[in-house]
Amino acid sequence: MTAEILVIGAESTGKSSLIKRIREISSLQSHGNDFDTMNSNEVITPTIGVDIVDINYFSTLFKLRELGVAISSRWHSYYEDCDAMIFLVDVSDAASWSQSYVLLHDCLTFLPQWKKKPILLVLNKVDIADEMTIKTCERMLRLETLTQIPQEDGEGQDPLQITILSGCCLSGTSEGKTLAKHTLDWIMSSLK
Ligand SMILES: Nc1nc2c(ncn2[C@@H]2O[C@H](COP(=O)(O)OP(=O)(O)O)[C@@H](O)[C@H]2O)c(=O)[nH]1
Ligand SMILES: [Mg+2]
Repeated sequence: MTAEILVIGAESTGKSSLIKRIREISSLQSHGNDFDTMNSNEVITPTIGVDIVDINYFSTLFKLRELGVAISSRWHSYYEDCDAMIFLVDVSDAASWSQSYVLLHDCLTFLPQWKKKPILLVLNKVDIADEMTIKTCERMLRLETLTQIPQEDGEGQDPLQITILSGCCLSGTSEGKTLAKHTLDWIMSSLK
């Protein structure tokens, strides 16, 4: 089985880092490599356009397609063909929240085909945000009303399928492994 997963979000929210952690987890599962001993210090360079990473996990080939914010006006052209979407937010960076809000709400409002596709919202970088900041971020993004966003085409009133995870993508930490593992579990369960 092959599945394409979009990984999107504002700049520096941790998209490449999450993909790297997921690749490490899948490598551990497939080859028994312990990623703490792998090259986890590898420098992650900013993604300007599109980056694709293939991951094999339990006989499924995932194509994780990272779309940089520089091409956010073209994100919609990738929606139709993908199976699920992961949207990252940097909870530690208050300056980025309004951009994240606009990007996320634009996706959910103007892209009705998403009604039937699973969406994972990752609140990333909790390791460098205190509880108050995280709560403020959640309020800024209006998370409690996300699933009820009215659809532009007015078709049906089914709530959107949105799952929210929070965590961090730091290499070589149990928290980094946990978020990546939970993300992989979500991908597997959302494709069933
Ligand atoms: N403290 C912390 N830093 C992170 C985390 N995730 C990513 N970063 C850092 O944030 C910066 C941007 O990450 P990157 O994955 O390139 O973001 P992208 O632009 O969304 O792909 C890098 O310096 C990462 O090391 C996290 O969970 N916690
Ligand atoms: Mg990147």
